[in-house]
Amino acid sequence: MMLRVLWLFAAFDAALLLDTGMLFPRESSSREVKALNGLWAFRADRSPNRNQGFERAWYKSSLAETGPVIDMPVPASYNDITQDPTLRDFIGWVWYEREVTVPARWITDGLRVVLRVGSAHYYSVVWVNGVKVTEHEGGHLPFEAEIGTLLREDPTMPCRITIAVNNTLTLQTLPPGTIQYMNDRTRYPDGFFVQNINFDFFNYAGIHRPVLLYTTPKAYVDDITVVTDFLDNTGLVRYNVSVQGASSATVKVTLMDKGGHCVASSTEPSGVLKVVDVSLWWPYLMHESPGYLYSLEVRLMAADGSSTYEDVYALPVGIRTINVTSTQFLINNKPFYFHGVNKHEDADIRGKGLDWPLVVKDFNLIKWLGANSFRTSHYPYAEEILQMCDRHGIVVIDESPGVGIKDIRSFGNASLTHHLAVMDELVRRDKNHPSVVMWSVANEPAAEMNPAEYYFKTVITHTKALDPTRPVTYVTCSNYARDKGAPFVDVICINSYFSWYHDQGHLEVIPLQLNTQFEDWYGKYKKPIIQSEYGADAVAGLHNDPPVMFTEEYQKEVLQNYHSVFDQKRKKYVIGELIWNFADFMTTQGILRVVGNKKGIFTRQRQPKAAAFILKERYWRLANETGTLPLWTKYPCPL
Ligand code: BDP
Repeated sequence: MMLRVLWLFAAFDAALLLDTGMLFPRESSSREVKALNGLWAFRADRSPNRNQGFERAWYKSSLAETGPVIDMPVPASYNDITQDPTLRDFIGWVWYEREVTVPARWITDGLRVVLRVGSAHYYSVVWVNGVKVTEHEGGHLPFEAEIGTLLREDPTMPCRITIAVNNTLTLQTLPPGTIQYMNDRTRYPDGFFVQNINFDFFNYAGIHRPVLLYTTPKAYVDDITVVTDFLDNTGLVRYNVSVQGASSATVKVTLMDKGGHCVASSTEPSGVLKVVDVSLWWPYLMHESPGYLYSLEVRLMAADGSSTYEDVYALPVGIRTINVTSTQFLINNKPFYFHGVNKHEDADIRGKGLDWPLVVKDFNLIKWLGANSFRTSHYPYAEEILQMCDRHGIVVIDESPGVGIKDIRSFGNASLTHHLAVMDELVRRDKNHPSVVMWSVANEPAAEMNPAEYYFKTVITHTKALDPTRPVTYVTCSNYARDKGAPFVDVICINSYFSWYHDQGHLEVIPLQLNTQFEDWYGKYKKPIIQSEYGADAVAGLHNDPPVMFTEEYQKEVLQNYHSVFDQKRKKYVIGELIWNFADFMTTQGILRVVGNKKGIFTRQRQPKAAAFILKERYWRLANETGTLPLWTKYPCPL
């Protein structure tokens, strides 16, 4: 009963068919952007059924009028902001509110005003001046609503934005979870319940990414899709522009190089632009000037009666190709070896909130390490991060939030439908990023269960139909006999933790077991393999020689034992290695975790452990062997 109330809005109609685009809001001569980051009023609904906010319509007046509020920064998770453990571990609806002054020039007939939430975990309902404008299921992707029409109804009203966010996970959410009620009154107080999850990171919640208001003219560029190729020295940019708000419009597209010079143009809404003497987009450490971006300026002109509209949107475009053979991953027809990391969006205090100092620090560490890639384990990361990847040439495996699918009931129709909708939203958001080279639909599901086969066949086929230009994978753990998804993927991604979760302390078994793993998988599927996770926990500053588990020495030796096998197999069919994990990160409390997962090669505060130096030496050596170092670097010490 409580669950029904907690999850009251799960049955809301979700827009499954995506008939609009989700271009990242950018300023232009026709568009303005206003960030609503900063302090919002906040209240957790602590009523027994967590539903008082809806029953008493907290959205109808200012939040401070219906009860006490506290300051809450946006973007940030709310969990670690106060000293209150019940807020850290809160499950249910929390309410955010902010009043905004909208410039008078925005409230005119010819403009759209769009409210966009970069992401809020997990289910959100949004009101403006007490009127519901949208709702969204899913914690890692953007959603938006046009609110100009509403604001024009009474231009004297302030613009009060209320967002209710619920972090409850159910068997049908992505990631899934269950709510468990403890009914033994001799052990638990009345109403006691817990959220169970099957994934290894803290279920941070709140408004995690920027909230923006932006304008477009009434007739506007709604979406752009770009697919690139090249032939000898000529780049090919296949593009498609979709327009909303006008029955007829003219479009002019101009492709500009880095210096702002036009290299190709067209007046068709779709077509192919040819770029002579193309500068290709190359990964970091594969070329002297990685991350080359053109700019595709789309200019739309439309007329409606006596009004005319002009909209301008500029999309960064990297021209590159991706191909997969049975033994290689090719970028621009050259073999690419992933030497990179798995990350999390995770940090002290802000939790999963987008934080520029952290983002830039992480990119500096990635480059210092000589890493050329990362996987967005285990959910889509902020668009701002992918934009950095485009610019710096960091290659991305873009993962959906399909992590911890372990309960057979999470393979049912409702879950599958939602998983397909999430893939729609993910591909719609990220399709134009040159850095994104592969989609990962899930991490370590219970693949041994029978429905897994149909489930993954459907999700993978659907994703390939959405984007035929990129390979698709799903990440499995090492026992291939149980695998039900691998037959459908383009690249096999395997996680294994030899001499950690089994054979504890026996570092000497790693080479044999890893060799067996690779031979088994390649023998069975004849597809290229990425070691998508491997590693060991190390509590920074803990030492022992000979190595014992949890010391920096042990973590180092686990890595070195893996590396000896990678070096044999990368000449054959192993196309990458991604360490678990870039940095220590927070998890739920449990006997296997010491204030979080300590498999980072950096601490949560981004200080290196001994393993970071091992990896740095290795990655720069790999880069030196397989790529072309940028001119400013000098192996082995880049900085
Ligand atoms: C892997 C999971 C990852 C965990 C890791 C670990 O994919 O999310 O954090 O194990 O146990 O299996 O450290």
